[in-house]
Amino acid sequence: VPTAGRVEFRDVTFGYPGAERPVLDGVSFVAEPGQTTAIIGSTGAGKTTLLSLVSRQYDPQQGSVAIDGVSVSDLGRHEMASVVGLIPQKPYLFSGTIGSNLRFGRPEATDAELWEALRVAQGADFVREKTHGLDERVSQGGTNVSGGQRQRLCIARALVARPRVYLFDDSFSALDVATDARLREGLGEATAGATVIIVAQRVSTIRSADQILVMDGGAVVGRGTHDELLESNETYREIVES
Ligand code: TTP
Ligand code: MG
Repeated sequence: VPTAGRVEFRDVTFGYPGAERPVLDGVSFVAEPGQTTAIIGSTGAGKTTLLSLVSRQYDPQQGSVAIDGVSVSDLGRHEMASVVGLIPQKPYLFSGTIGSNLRFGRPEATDAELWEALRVAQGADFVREKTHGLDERVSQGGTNVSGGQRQRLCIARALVARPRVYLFDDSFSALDVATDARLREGLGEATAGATVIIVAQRVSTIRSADQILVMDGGAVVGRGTHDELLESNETYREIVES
């Protein structure tokens, strides 16, 4: 399996436009290809903000964010879509069909590829039950797709695009435990070789990560495996044991 998508933050400081204080303060880490990096931290710690710098919704005021040695600020918007796949905390659909949503990052994908991505994302069953299947219409504010189904479509959309870096922002916390386990098992294969960064709450998700970053107040205050952090990191123990 070819591996690519090494993400490197070097001393990154970032504040939202107009805000007085930075939201991220001196963040440095590396997320390696073929590995899963989990990010954990209390609400407001800066997890979503960190991901938004990888997908270049914003640029840092200080420091650098690079993928495979290239600063993300040197990647064009189009290039970005094939390099980074973000599954946002609040999943969104574009107005169109289920199929057009899934093809967003790779228009030439075949129906068979869409169904395979849906199977992995645990979304094939509900799409099959729709009257028009892949041609079923959806809209941004539409109600014919539930929140959980929306999330699975966003996961499938990212898989179809085959990016080098996957960013899952709290994508599994709302799923029931059995679906969560099935989904992550299939994802392991589907994302093999890529860099996977998962913002997570569930201990089972975090435990299986190769590396865990503990965030608090915009800083990375711990890094290691589950066992290492249980041993050494008070913030981690508090989060995991709560
Ligand atoms: P987030 O990065 O959204 O924090 P989080 O993702 O760790 O929190 P949660 O677990 O609830 O998802 O926010 C960090 C800080 O940045 C917080 O004080 C809110 C602020 N913020 C903005 O000012 N503007 C924005 O658009 C966002 C996303 C956050
Ligand atoms: Mg968040």
